[in-house]
Amino acid sequence: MQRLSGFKLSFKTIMALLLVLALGLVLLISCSDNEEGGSAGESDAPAAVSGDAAAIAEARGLTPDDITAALKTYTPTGVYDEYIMFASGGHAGQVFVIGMPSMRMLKTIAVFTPEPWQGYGYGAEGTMEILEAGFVGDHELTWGDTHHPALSETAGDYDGEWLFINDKANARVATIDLRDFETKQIVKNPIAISDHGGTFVLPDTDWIIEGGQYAAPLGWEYSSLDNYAEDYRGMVTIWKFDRDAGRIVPEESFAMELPPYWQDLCDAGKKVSEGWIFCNSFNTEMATGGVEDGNPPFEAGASQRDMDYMHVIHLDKAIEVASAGNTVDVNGFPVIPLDTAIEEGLLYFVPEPKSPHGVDITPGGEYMVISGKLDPHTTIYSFDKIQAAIAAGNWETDDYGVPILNFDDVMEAQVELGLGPLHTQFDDKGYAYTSLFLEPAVARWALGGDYAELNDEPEWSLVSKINVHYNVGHIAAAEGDTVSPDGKYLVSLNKWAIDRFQNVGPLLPQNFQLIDIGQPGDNLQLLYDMPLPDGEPHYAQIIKADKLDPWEVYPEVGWNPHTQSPDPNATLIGEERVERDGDTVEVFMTSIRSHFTPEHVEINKGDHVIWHITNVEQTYDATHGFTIPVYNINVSIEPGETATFEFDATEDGVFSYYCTEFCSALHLEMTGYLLIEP
Ligand code: CUK
Ligand code: CUA
Repeated sequence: MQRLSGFKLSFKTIMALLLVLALGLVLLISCSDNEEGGSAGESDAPAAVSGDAAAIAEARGLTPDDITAALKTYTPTGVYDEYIMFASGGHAGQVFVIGMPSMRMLKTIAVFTPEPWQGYGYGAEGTMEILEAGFVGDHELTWGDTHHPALSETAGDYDGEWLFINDKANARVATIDLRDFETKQIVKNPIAISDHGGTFVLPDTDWIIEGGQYAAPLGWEYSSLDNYAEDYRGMVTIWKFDRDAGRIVPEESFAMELPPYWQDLCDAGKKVSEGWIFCNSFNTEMATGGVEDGNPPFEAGASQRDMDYMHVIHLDKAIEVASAGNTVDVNGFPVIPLDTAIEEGLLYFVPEPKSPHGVDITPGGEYMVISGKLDPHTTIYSFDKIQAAIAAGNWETDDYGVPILNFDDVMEAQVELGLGPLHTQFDDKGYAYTSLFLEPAVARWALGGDYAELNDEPEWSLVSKINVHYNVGHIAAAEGDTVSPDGKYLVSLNKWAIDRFQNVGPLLPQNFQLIDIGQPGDNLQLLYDMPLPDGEPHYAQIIKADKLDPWEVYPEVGWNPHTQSPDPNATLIGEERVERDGDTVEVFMTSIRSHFTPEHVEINKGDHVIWHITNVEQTYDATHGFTIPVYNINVSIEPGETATFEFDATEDGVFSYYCTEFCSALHLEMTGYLLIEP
């Protein structure tokens, strides 16, 4: 009602505005230089805009802001998005790929959770091995809790080649190849049961950070909570990434033992602070809970002190110490002991107020920004001051002997932002943005130092706020974690979505809100609400779309996506066959619109079956699916791909295999019979 009456009051203004907008649209369309998009540039829409658009706006009760928001986000058919957002999938265990500014969902990348459409975890070799590498002992894990995606970087800028993401629930890290947007590797952390401070990459992606969270005995050991201070430990794991191999190399990776504070998030230093990493922490109280035994509950016990500790870690030096073998073996993994870390000058603490969440480094690496959930300020630390304080050697130590630098020596500024500040992002205009969970809002504030020249605001000052709906966690800005953020767009990843969408029952989607941050000063505009109904994304990174260069089809027929090389079992047209060796039957099959060859496979109950299918198509989007009922086989064979699966023919009968993608007019005929004789 409010919106409608507001509309009536300013109807004339709107008509004038619409005319201006229509002209703008004409300009926009005629200047369109979209390289990839198709027909929109040739559209003859301009002539139709003004009168019709005004009538539609009136009928729909759209305000001038609504209309500009629509014009800024509407993406005509055939036009591609300017940015691609990779969002974690939370407890869906996946990664979501979303185009911006249209906020169109483009893909789910299956990571820790089997996903049938992609044939991930339903028989296809490679996918089964990847998932199995993430199992713990006999426990077949079929989900994850993904939190922080990290795009690979070259010299601190996203390079569009690789993506990493952690599983908080089970302390695992996955590697995704952006040539085909598929998961290639899962590694299980050998010393930690769960994690949180990952993944974050070093500026050249030679190392990947996975920080811990809830302290526990390292190496998945048992110890009573009575021995918390002695036996429980925090950790940070530094994974080596081999870019040529496209894999994390566990044999060249290491970890560092930390006190049993709860390390939270990490970020890698860049430019002036390259070679250092920074992690915030909470529960330096070392509360162990037990409210049922009369202890303070965790949320109170872990929030008693005014300060927790930012962990300042000299990574370059830690790498030297680890490669010199100055480590102990925990569950087969090299760990720099806490005492060694202290002696070698690898670890320092900096007090941070109060119940902090997240640490974010400015694009030039000069400042570390930390917000305390229970403090209305954000606190900015200077890397130079931290270095000076370390050099001066003027510190106290914690109970474990870790140097605690003096807060006043290293703090650069504090900015009062509002209630429940959490995560911070940066743009190209000298602004930082911090999510305010409790308000809920996103605050824009002005950085100081060299960044002050980029805008007209007083340095270290709050500039403006925009309300978001509701309970914002992370925010993500375009190229926001790089040495050269783009500004332009910011997405608020909201956890509550009440009153934004039609009621779909008590479990609501997440709400991604797209915000225009292109104009300086008090000019933040909310553009779009995107419901995300699959898990709870925590963090996202946004890359300029033209930095990605994925394949349209696999490079040659008979390609194995898991080795990214030709598959020895590739089958070309004319080579199809069924071979028997004792009780083992091997099928070499091809698929092309609209048939599988062979169409009959006759075997005996008790046979072991190895089945290869090569999709010999080289046509963009000519994917075939393949399923055998009962045996839980379901694979996706993209153009050029060779897929392999194995099973034991334990059930006799007649099984129709068929193509699961409607690939052609004769798709229903793309089928065959597997006859298993008793
Ligand atoms: S965390 Cu979820 S809102 Cu895992 Cu980065 Cu802050
Ligand atoms: Cu191939 Cu349907």
